[in-house]
Order: sequence, then C-alpha cells, then structure tokens
Amino acid sequence: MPVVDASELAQLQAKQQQVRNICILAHVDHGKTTLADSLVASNGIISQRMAGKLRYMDSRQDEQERGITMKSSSISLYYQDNKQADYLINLIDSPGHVDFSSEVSTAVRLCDGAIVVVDVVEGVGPQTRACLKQIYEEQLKPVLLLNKLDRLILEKQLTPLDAYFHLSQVLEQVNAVLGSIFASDVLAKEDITQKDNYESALEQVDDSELYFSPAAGNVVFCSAYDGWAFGVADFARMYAERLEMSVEDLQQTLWGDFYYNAKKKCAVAGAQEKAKKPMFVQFVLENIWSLYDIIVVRKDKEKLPGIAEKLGLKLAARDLRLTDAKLQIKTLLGQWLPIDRSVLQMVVQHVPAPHCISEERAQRLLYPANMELQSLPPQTLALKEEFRSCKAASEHVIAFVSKMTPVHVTQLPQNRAKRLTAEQLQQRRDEVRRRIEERKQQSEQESLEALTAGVEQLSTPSSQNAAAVEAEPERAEYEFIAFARVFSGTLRRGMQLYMLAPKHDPRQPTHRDAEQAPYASLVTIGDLYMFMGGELQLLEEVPAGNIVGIGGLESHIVKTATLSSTLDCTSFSELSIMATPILRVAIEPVLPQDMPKLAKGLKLLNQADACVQVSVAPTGEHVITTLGEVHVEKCVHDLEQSYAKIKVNVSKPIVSFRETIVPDATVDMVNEAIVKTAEDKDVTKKIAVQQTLNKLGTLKVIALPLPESVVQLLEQHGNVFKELAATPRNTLLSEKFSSLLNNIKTQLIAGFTELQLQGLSTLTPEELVARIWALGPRNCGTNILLNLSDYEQPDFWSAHGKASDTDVRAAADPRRDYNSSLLNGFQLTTGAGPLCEEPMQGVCFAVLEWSVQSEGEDLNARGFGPFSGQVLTAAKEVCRQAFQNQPQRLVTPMYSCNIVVNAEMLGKMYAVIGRRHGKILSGDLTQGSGNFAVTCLLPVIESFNFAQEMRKQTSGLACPQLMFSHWEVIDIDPFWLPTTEEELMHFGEKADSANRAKLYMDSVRRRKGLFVDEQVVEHAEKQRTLSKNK
Ligand SMILES: Nc1nc2c(ncn2[C@@H]2O[C@H](COP(=O)(O)OP(=O)(O)OP(=O)(O)O)[C@@H](O)[C@H]2O)c(=O)[nH]1
Ligand SMILES: [Mg+2]
Repeated sequence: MPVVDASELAQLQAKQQQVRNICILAHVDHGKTTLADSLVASNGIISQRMAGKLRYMDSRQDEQERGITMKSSSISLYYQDNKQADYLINLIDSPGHVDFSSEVSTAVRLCDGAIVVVDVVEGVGPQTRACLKQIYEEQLKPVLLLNKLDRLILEKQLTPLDAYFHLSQVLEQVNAVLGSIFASDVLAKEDITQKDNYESALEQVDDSELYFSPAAGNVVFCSAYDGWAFGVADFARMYAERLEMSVEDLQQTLWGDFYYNAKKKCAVAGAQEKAKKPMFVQFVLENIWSLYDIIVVRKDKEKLPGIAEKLGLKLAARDLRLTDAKLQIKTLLGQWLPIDRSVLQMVVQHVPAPHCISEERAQRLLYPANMELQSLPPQTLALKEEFRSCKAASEHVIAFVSKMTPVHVTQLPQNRAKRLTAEQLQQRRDEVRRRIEERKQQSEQESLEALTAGVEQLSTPSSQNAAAVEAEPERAEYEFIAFARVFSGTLRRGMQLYMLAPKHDPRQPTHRDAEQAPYASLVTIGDLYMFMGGELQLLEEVPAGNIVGIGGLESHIVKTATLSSTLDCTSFSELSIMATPILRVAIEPVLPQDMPKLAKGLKLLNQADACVQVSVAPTGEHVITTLGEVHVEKCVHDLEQSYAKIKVNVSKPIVSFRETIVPDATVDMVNEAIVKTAEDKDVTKKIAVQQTLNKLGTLKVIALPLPESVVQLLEQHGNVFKELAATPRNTLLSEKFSSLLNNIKTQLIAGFTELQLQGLSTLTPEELVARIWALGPRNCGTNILLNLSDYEQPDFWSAHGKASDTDVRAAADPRRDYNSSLLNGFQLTTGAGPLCEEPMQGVCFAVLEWSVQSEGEDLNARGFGPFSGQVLTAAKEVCRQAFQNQPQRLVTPMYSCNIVVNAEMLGKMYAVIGRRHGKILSGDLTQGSGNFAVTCLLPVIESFNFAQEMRKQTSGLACPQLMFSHWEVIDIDPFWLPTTEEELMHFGEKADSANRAKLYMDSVRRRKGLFVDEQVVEHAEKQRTLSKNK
C-alpha cells in the first residue's frame, strides 16, 4: 500500500464517503493493541517486523511496562482498497481492563463502528459482553475479529477439523451474547404487564442484521501477532476459478456445514452428517496448518522459496535468510494474507461512513432519553437532519468532546524541534562556544569580587536571582487536548463556539437567548490536531465526520462537553459508563507544605482521567474514587510523576458500606430454630416514639425492611426520582416522563404486596404507594418514608421540588409548615445510619403518628429554639431509634470476579477465594482448552491485594478481573453475642473472631473517628519483672 503523509490524510477528511471512524474493543489481553500495531505497520509508520512487539499505541511508560493499555488513543490511517479507492480510517485503540472501562465509553461515543476482538482460546470474556452491550446501546456497527488462531495450531495443537468446531463454538458464543442483549432490549421496550407479549414481540422484530456470520463478511479470522488475517471472501476469490464456482456462491458456502463435491463442482450441505470435511477445513484451515507445520514445527527452511512461488509471492533475498521461524511465518503469511487488506476492507464495507448515521443514533445522541421530541423548538429538530447528513458546508458547527487528553508540551507539533540546515547548525555551534567563553570570563571576575566584597555582597545576587525565577510565570508542563468529533459543519482554528453544559435546554426560551443563556459560554477554538498515536499533526480546519484534537479549551472543559455554534442545539446525552467507581483512597502529600501542589495536581488528574472522581471529604481529606487497584496505581503514578511531582501517601482503601434492617431471624447462628415467645412477637415494642423538645410535637415511627424487588426498582430508577425532586412544584410533567413514572408506580405496587406491615395498617398496596412521603437519602435513595398517620402529605408523585412561590395550602394544616423539617430529619438519618454513619438501604420508615398540639400557643416559645429545628432533630432521632429496634445489618459491595486457570492451580485458587470469604458461583471447564473459567463473588473490602496474592499463589497463571456486581447483606448481626445454649457451646462466650460484620463496622468507625466499643486490655494483670536480679 502506498505510504502517504499527513497532508494527504487531511485532504481525505473532507471526503466523507471515504472516512470511517472505528474503535477496537475486547476483553483484556485479547490482542487489541497488537492488532492496531499491524494496521499501523501497514501504513509504514512502524516496521512490519516490529509490529506486535512495539505496541505503538501504548505510549505511556507504565503501559509498556505492565503490558496493558490504560487509555484510549487514536490514530489516522490510510487505506487503499482493491479498486484503488482511498480511505481515511480513524482508529481508536481502547483498554480492555475493567479498571479503565470508562475510557472505552469515551472511544465508543466518537465512532460509527467497532472491531470486536475475541481470543479464540479464551473465548468470550466478561468485558467482551460489556463491550457488546455498549456497542448495542450506542448503536455502533460491530464487526468481529477472531484473534490468536496461531494458538490453536501451536499451543493447543488442534487438528484443522477440531479447530473448525472450536471456532464455530466461539462464534456461537458471541452471537448468543448479542442475542440475549437484543432480546432483553426488545422485551424492556414492550409492555411487560401482558405476559403473552414476550414471544410475539421477539417474533415481530427483524434481527437478521444483528448476528456475526463469516458468509456475510463481518467476521475475520486472524493472528494479530503473526500479522495475517483473512475473511471468507478472500479465500472465495482465491478458489473461485479452481473450484469452478462463482465467488458469491463460495462466499456463502465456504463457512458452514458444506462439503465440496469434486465431480459436480459444487458445494453440498450436510458435511457433518456424511462425515465429510467441511470446505472451510479443506480449503482454508488445512493450508494454514500445513504452512505452520513446515515452517515453525519442522523448520524446513528449504521449502520456503517453493511455497512462496506456489502462493505467487515474491520473497526478498533478505527474507529468505531469516532464521527465526516466527519471523518467516510473519513474512510469508503476512504477504499472502495481509492483515490490513482483510480487516480494513471489512471495516470499509460494513461500518457506515459518517454521513450515514442512523436516525435512532442521531436521536439518541442529540436528545436525552426523557425528552419529548414534540416539545422541542423546530430549529432544534431541524438540526437532526443536518447532523445526520453530516455536511461540512453546514453553517451550524457541532462537535462533542468525550475526554481531555494530557499531552506533554514537548510533544506538541509546534514545539517539536525542526530539522536544522547545516548553516544553522554551524551558527548554533558558534553561539554555544561564545557563551562558554563569556561564562568563563564572568566566573573569573566574580571570584575576584567575592574575595574582596565579603559574604553579604555574595548573597545579594543569589536572592535577586531567586526573585527573578519566581516572577517568571510558571509554565504548565501538560496541555490538555480535547478528544472530539465534529458532527456537523467545519471546525476552524480561532472560531468562537458555545460550550453547552448538560443543563442547557433549548426548550427554555431564555436558554436560547445569547444574552441570558445560563448554561452556555463562548469559547475560542485553539489549535486543531490530527491524532497519530503518540504524536499530533497540526491542522487548519476539520470537516464534519472526523475525530480531532482541539487545543485551547483546557480551562473550560473538565471532562466532556458539547460545542455548538448555535444555542438551538441540545447538550449531548451523557456518556454511558459501564463500571461504577467504587474504590476510594485518601491522598496526602508526604511533606505537608506540598498541599497546594497536590490540590493542583488533583485538578489536572480529574481532567485527564475520564473515570476518576476527585473530591474533598468532610474531614478535609483529598479523596479519589477509582475503579480498582490498578486504576489507583495509575492515578498515583500520574500524580507523582507528572501532575503534582511530589511524593504522596495513599491511605488504605476506603470502602463504602450501607446499613439496613432485616426481618427477625428464625434460626440462630448454629442453625437451630429460635422459639418465639408472645413478647417477642409484639410489634408495638419496635415502635419508636419521640417528642420535640418542647413536648408539643409527637412522632411515632416503625422501621420495616423493604422487599428486595422494591429496593432494586428504586435503585434502578434513582435518576428519575432525582429529576422529579428537582422539578419545581406545580410544573406539569411531560407525557413521556409521566408514563415512565406510572410504569414505576405499577411495578412498585406489585412490589409492595410483599411488604410485611405486621397488622399496623390495612391499606392496600395502591394506597400505600400513594402515601409515600419521600425517598432518602438525597431524595433518590432506596429508603422510603411512608405516611400512615392522619396527616395529608404533599403528593410525592407529582413534581415536588422547591416551589418558586409559597405553597398556598400550607396554612390549612399547621403541620404543613414543618413538612420540610421532618423530611430533612429523615434524609439525615438515611444518609448516615447508626452502625457506622454509612447510608441506609432498603428501609421503610412508616410514620404512625405525627401530631402537633399548639392550641393557640406559639410553637416557637418555651425557649427551645425554633420549632422547625426541634422537628428536624426529633425526626432524625425517631428514625434512628426505629432502625435500632430492628435487627441491623451491614451491606457490603460485592465484586464479581472471573478467573481462567488450568486444573492444577484450581485448588490453590479456591483456597485464596475461601480465605477472603468469596463465594464460587460457577467453575466450568472451557471446552477444548483444558482451562476452568471460574466465576465468584468477593466482598470489596476483602479484595485488596487479591490479584497479587492470586498471582503469587498460582505462579502467575491466574489473573483475576474484578468488577462491581451488586450490594449484598452480610447476614451477621454486628452486635451479635452468643445467647442460646447451642451458640454458647459452639462459639464460647466471646465470639469476636466469628463476627465479620463487627470487624468491618469497627474499621469504618475507627476511620471516621467514631467511638469504637472494644476492650483494649482483656486480662489485666500486674506486671511482673522478668529479670531475676531485681
Ligand atoms: N499467540 C498470539 N499472541 C497474541 C496475538 N495477539 C496478541 N497476542 C499476545 O497477547 C498479549 C496481549 O496483547 P495486547 O495487544 O497487549 O492485548 P490488548 O487487548 O491490547 O490488552 P489490553 O489493552 O491490556 O486490554 C500480548 O502478549 C501479545 O503478544 C496472536 O495473534 N497470537
Ligand atoms: Mg491494549
């Protein structure tokens, strides 16, 4: 392929039908970066021989050292197809490790298609699933690349026929994942209340385009490391003449259960049944297998020229002299089945060009999910068409920034050293010589002066010097380049565009008024760049449909932003992040005086890393929330080496817990049934009563555990409730939003049928749902305040945010005035429970009585301060007591963990998991590989150094991947002490060691500086002097 320079690529940017934007996605270590290397090598940027070893896209030092990718990076490649048409491929390599999965989201947003890479030996990994889900959600067009075929030959030593069956299994696995994502999406959109709809819904939709199939041309078989790849079409073209079949027919039959009938010169179905060799084995795999056999296994170098001639290849004399068998394979197969030809050809054919964005995708990007299209002004709706046609000439410029990438100033093209001519070099040399001379003379003179003038004079020039250094403004070492894509119009340097914040809403007339727009600010576009892996190329302008780096936005954008020339544009929907940041650590400088540097460094880190959350804890500590241990290490490395350049101390990980209550236990800790007396069954004992300080207000509350389905529902729709609470009172909700609310309400009513009210109320589930008073904490949590008293609470199901004018009905009931105080009390308790001040989960606080006896008396009198404050305290206290009256439990976040190990290491691996209180969910043998794929659950708090210990114990063979899975109740009472006879016998009087929940609780309390109930000295004894002499 001809090698082209950046200026020609820049010209191609304007021809949209010849541009493709793609990313490479896969599970960790399935070979994305190696694939990118081979593609980069085809452009002559790196040598073919180094492809796979260099890992060009991993430009960070720690990426190279660890061998994993940590950020997504882009490169623009040139491709010329067999019809001599030129293409510009903007390729993004993404990380596969779960700790960096939000980098994947930033890449996916900017692309139209994705190459999904699957290691054929390991098969579908959990990240493969996550990627496919994200591709489906963002409506990208995926193509599949089955990688590492060489491992089937050399490592697994499968026969071609076995390899064929193995490959079809992997393909089936991938398609099964796609199928299940598709089915759950279709069913979610259907009305689930009608049971018969399940099947009909799935039957009606067309899923023919959904699956991967070699015959359709969207699957490529590859060995990225050995630099070869092929699609079925490549072999179809190769064999059409010899087999006397048309290319199209061959393409349809080369993969699948077909065999070749040599007499009739046609393909016949039913190879397996008739025990014939499938055509894929006969014409494709056997050829490759025999090449590996001759070159790598038998090392028969003599045959090389013969084979090359047969395949119609010309090997250079230098290639024939190669002694390394792997390099020979790379040269031979790389020429016969060039990786760029098949992979990029597939991309060009299957991935849509930027001006072919589907209607749904445009809609999804432009309009947030809950926005009703009719409610938008016509100018905004008109933008969608421009957006879809992706016109470079459009007057409306729209771009989306998905992340900010730090680039060292020395890497910027404008600062890179230009080649010097011989003359300039000579000039420089002369200049340097002159300076050295000068300095020599100066120092001689200075030493003379120093001798005569004494110490005082000596110190003056140095202090002046210091002042001069300080006065010089500090130059930032890193410049942040916005990683963006132009969706409409042409982006030019120096242009002024609006930066739209997420709250910008063109439905509000004020938002569209340039004078007033509260969530838009004008920014000036700085330098524009084309990404070339670690390097950048300056550009003057970038037309729609291309990926671009934008300078000069550093002080305006933190992570993502929408840039637009018109205020009619909406702010793009937020990136869908796959993983939840869960691991928090506090960071402090080793030297306290470095604090300002740390604060500055953290600010830069926050901007540079898409998935880190930087915050300051109430205790004043700087806390970063990350996705996992590897991510923490990367952040600390970045801080120490680049952004803050100071040594920092990293605290032990801070794990969030939650607190909840559970129904009374029916068995004790040794599984003996507990016999309940009538007194135990008395519900009234669980009711907490609290009066306000002036004894005029009374609250009676009972805490009840919410059913699991309700908790899940609330958790899932947290955003909806947040929006509901933020909408000012008396605002009419949009139709779409109301129907969403109604849907939730119906599901909630179904869930409430399981709520055990223990005879306290006879209300039906419908009535109960109507009596929901609030959710907490922060109006969107999983705890409910339920009103069972005679008070009429404000309606929860309509907008209930702060009203701009006062509530007119307030005067009717004196209790209305204190409504918000009561709610705040509830919010405070649910935000910090009594166990260790962590948020509560799944608790229903039913208010049985709420009375105020004013009788003409001023509630604020009697010297106890404002009554509203008293209500707040009383509400807080009563909820806390009610909570404590029930069996309390800690809830811990759980990681799900996937490990692939061979049979020998299985035992050791189980031991490590067992020690850390993990639970094995499944441990199946992966067919054809001899490896076990084990899935287990592990409490997050037990996961530190888990990966290291696992690697150590299994001699580096098992490498776990941890991903947040769900919250789980630890079924041990943190305050439990043996009481029944059996328990005493089993655990002894003190059962400290058994109580994991108490251990966790105390560790959190200790960290927060709360009181910890523990005896420091167990058996105090008078100290004896052990020395005999005294
Ligand atoms: N045998 C064989 N090994 C391969 C092939 N492709 C990649 N590898 C090896 O697989 C390992 C991982 O490759 P990478 O390209 O770094 O994988 P990755 O998907 O980029 O990994 P992350 O970015 O960390 O998710 C390296 O040791 C590669 O040499 C292949 O086709 N055959
Ligand atoms: Mg990689």
